[in-house]
Amino acid sequence: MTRPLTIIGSFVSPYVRKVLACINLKGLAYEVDPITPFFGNGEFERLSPLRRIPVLIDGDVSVSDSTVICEYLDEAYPGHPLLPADPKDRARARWLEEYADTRLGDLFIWGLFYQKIVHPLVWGEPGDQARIDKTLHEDAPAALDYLEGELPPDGFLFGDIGLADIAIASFFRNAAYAGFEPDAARWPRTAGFVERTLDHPCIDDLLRFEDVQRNAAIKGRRQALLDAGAPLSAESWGEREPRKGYMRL
Ligand SMILES: N[C@@H](CCC(=O)N[C@@H](CS)C(=O)NCC(=O)O)C(=O)O
Repeated sequence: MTRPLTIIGSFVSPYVRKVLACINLKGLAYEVDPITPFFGNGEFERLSPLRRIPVLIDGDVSVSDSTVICEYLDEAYPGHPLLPADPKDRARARWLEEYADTRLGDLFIWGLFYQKIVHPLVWGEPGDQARIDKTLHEDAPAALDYLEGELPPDGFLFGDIGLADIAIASFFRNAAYAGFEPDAARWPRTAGFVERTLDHPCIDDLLRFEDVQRNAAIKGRRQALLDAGAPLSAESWGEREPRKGYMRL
């Protein structure tokens, strides 16, 4: 029997969600070690030198960075294609994924989700209110204006759902966790696209594990995830206390 793919990383990370949704689209078996990145041990640091999640372990191969992982999955496994076939469409899909990872990541993760949820939880201190305000009132509206011109009024970006759709929508789920949703009157395409994509079973099926991960106390989290049917790995690359050694912010 072939071993399932292993993903190291929290169900609540937009980058981990992107990879898991792509694995679901491909119909592959996986197991997860749901660590928060700041809690990674020395072996985690060897696998992920930037100490970021997700990490994929596939037999004797380990890969970090969600984009690299998804492209590896698309090349190594048949089934639902993650990128469109036409080179011009592929380039545009890659750009929109990059825009999501970089710009939406800066805004929704580092500007909102991290400040409002992760920072207080992990470090026990409030986040940066000035950064939250600037994100909400200046930077996020500008990003949504851009997306409104790029996203389709119905369906997905390149026919069937793929990596670019998933990447964009994934960040909006974390934005919603931090209390921000696109106003459908001002950005109707974006609001509709995000709702449609998050409703697709490849992402929607992950929601129950995210709910557990968000709501269970750290101590009881592993058991709560197992009780909810989450496919967890027996091995873990985390430790009990967060490490401040490497931090982007
Ligand atoms: N480019 C990376 C970004 C991954 C990333 O930033 N993950 C966050 C969690 S959502 C993380 O591990 N942060 C820890 C840190 O930056 O120290 C990817 O696509 O996988």
